[in-house]
Amino acid sequence: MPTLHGFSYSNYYNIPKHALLHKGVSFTENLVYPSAAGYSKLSPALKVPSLTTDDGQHLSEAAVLCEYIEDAYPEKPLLPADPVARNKNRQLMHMAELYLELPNRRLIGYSFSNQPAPEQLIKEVTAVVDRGINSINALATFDPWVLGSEFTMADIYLYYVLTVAEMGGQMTGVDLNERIPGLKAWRIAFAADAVSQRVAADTEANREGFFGYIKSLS
Ligand SMILES: N[C@@H](CCC(=O)N[C@@H](CS)C(=O)NCC(=O)O)C(=O)O
Repeated sequence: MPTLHGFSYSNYYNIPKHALLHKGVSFTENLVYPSAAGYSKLSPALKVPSLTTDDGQHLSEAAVLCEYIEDAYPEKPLLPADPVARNKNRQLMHMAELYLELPNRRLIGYSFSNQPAPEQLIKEVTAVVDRGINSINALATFDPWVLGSEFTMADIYLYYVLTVAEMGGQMTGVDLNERIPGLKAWRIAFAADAVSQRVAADTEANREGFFGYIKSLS
């Protein structure tokens, strides 16, 4: 049985977790924070999530774990079979990470400490996020899922990216629901799914533990 390492408050952790739960794969969760002794063996970059396979291989990086999960557990596919559709799926995931997740992540420290972010930083973040919004608008159909009739990895990836993108939006004033037509209704549908609710409950249960961990770092 594979083991998923990390903590539930991490939006990145929740991406492979949602994929595993969606596919009905049995797995163990190992609650661990990146500063834990020996964690570099699981993730050389000291990032959550990481995964240990059935035969003891350690893998990391959320998008790459998604690929592994799809390859190792092809039942209930989360990527289309057609190469172009498959590529568009990965394209959306990649763009969501580069242009929505990563710029907004630069604001996390300010958000957690309730401090205003410097104006220059807000400007830089907003410029990249504009690209992200244009990218999602160019690719997504939300009909009903992000890339059409099938629920795919891109749905999972974008949904959890929105956690950080929305946190950043509160600081930059960028309203993703307003700027991305169809996003709001899609998100409501996603959140109503039993797997989403399980992941959300686990995230909430880890809130105190996570903020305790953050405090222990300072
Ligand atoms: N590129 C990594 C990023 C994951 C990431 O940033 N995880 C956060 C938790 S949400 C983390 O481990 N942060 C610890 C750190 O940056 O020291 C991935 O795709 O898995």
